[in-house]
Amino acid sequence: MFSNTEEFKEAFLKKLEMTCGKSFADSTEKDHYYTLGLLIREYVSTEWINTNERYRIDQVKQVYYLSIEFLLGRLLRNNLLNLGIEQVVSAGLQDLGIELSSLEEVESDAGLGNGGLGRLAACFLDSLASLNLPGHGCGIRYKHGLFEQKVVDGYQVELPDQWLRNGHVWEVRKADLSVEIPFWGEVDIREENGRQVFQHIHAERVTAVPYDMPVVGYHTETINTLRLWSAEPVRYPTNQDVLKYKKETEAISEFLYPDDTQDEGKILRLKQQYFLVRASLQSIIRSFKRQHKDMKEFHQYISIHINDTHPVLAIPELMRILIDEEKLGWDDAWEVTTQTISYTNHTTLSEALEKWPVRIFQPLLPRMYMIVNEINERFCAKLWEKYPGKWQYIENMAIIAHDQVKMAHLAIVGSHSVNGVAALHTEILKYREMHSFYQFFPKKFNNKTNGITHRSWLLKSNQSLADLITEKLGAEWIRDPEQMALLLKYENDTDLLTRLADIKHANKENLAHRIFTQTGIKIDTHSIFDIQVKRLHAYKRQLLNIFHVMYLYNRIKEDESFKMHPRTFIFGAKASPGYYFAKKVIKLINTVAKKVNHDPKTNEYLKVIFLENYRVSLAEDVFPAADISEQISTASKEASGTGNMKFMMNGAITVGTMDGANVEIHERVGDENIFIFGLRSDEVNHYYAHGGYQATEYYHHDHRIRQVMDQLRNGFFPDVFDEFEPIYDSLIMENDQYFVLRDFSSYVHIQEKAGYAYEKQEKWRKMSLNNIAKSGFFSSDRTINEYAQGIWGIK
Ligand code: 26V
Repeated sequence: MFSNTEEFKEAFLKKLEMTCGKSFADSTEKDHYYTLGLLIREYVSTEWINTNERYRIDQVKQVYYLSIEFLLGRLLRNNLLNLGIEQVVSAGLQDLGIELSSLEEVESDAGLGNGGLGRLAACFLDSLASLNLPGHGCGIRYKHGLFEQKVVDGYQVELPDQWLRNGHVWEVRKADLSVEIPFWGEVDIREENGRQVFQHIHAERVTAVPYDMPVVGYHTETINTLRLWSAEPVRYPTNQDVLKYKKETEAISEFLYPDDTQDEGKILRLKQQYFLVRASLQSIIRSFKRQHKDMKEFHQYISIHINDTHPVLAIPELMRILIDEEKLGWDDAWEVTTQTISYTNHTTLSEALEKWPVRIFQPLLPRMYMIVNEINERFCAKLWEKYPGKWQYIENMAIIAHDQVKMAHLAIVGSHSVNGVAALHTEILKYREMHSFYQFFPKKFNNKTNGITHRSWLLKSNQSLADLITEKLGAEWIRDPEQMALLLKYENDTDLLTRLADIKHANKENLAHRIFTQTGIKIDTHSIFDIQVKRLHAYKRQLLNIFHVMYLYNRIKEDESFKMHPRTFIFGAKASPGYYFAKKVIKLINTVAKKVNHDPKTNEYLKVIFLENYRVSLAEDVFPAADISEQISTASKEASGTGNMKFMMNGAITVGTMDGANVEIHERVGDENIFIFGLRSDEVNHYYAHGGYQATEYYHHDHRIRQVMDQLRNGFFPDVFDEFEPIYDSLIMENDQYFVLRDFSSYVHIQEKAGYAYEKQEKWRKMSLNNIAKSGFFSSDRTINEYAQGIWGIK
């Protein structure tokens, strides 16, 4: 199919007539997009069926990646690229007067995730399929993904995301594979033939309907599945108030949680988690049973991975199925369950570790609670054997304590593998945050440093750079990205370095154009593009970045002799709707932007841009255009980061702390190709453990800091009188938990160094080349191979 443009055009026009019921002359861009999408989905459907057949016949072990988030972005060009038909399709469309790039714009981002964790899941699916590995995703088909962000008068305003407004061409609804999910009610316990029988009665039922999406591998025949569940009422509800029931039911897959900083809706969040787990396990077991009989062998054919603790109910749910439905004894069920499940931890921030009050958990999921309770009792008994009399120690490790269910503890106890997402993060888990668990289960803990798919983040989003690499190295690096290291032999090749710089410049032009169309602000594409894009969190320290901008502004205004290379500071960040402090920082960035961008004295040197509604499709224009990558979290706080890898792969130089995967970037590129500053993780830890940090000292002793901080509240920004008091208070009254003031001086210094380095263009280009060349390690193909071999045992 589509071996040439003529064939494609014929198929396209025919499909258009059939699906849209219009002639080509009457059709719209939306019709074209929809037609093309359908055509491709049908094109892959045979291979999709074949892949599943192959897995079934060969009885291969399969992995299911359970995740409450999948941040896919747009799929059209990804699919074309992976199928290898991008050229044919693009040329065929062009003959018809249609630009492929315009059709791409019709597609809404599938934004079913908050940030790093959800995007990682999307990259992993791409790698699994591209490496011909049998691995599928299971998630929730939220009607509304992450909110759309508007900036109004400098403030973030959230609008519901409407990604399904025009349907979603990549999904197939499979109503016949629906399953029912029970909530509330009671557990009836009876004796039958000397065995206890548990039955969940008087439950409120919800239907989970699967929507399947093909996950196309790059130039392979493998097409895996992403199955997303949607909540619908059961066919014959017995409830009195059917309307209320319908509303409550549909609420389960209505919204993606922009994290749960707010208390309300906790029940809904737990409902979502069980909904995902119960529906996914039922469909996994159904397909397992079609080929195998003995549930005791389940873990030899199936691996279930839980992405953070959100799907951790997979552990008690698998126990329930094995015991209540398959009639296994506890010990056998436990062996199968722990051998099946593996868990990734994505954060050490205690406020982000999930805990559920028993008063919510028990009534909503009565049978789950009984099983978790039993797991806890047995675990505590084992602890008691090893640590007799150490009550406090055991209590701290218990799964249920003080009326709370600790999901991370359940995940560690009920799985055979616990991994962190970067070397430093895993060490922190082992020796600090989860030390007692590490001592008890030393073999479970391992590291899998995150990665990103180089297909989306280089081949797709920076085609000209990818083409240049292919021209120099041949195409083999695409299959084996660590071969990019061969680029190093061109380190002194001025022709190549110039071409690299030209590509960067063109990408900067592209982003500048996009910014101009959206904001009317013109930016100098010869200025340094200094970019920080990620969720807004205190620990990520966007505040440090904007303080640096304020400092530079003051410096230029006051010191005639001060010279710097012009810089454009670009921010993109969404704040969780309930996160007060984060929203203040967004307002501050926008307020500084307004001041700086309108001041004729500084205007030439400084520009500040806040990109509205940062999301995957926008990110694809951002990473290729960056000169400097801001990775400035307080050391020990960022588990890994993955934006840092995307910047690196596109030739930006990191200004960063020794945190998360920055440590491994530094290890690969060496001191001379990265700008490292600030406290190290052990120093931060030392402060937390022993005190000794006094933020006010930095305020009093560093006039640059004092000036910037005073400007928050002395009328420097007109019309925003006490707006920034909470920021000021967080630094002074709360003693600057994230060491913004402590690291300020070191940050200013390294930024100055980076600015000078940029002016030595030849040297800078070499640094950039080095970063690209060494980025192959951070391909998610490497990460997935490590999971496949070290944890899942799939081939
Ligand atoms: C969630 C919350 C929610 C409550 C308020 C504070 C807070 C802080 C952090 C989080 C993040 C939860 C999990 C997560 O998304 N972790 C991210 O996972 C990425 C993929 O492994 C990793 O690169 C990021 O460093 C990590 O933050």
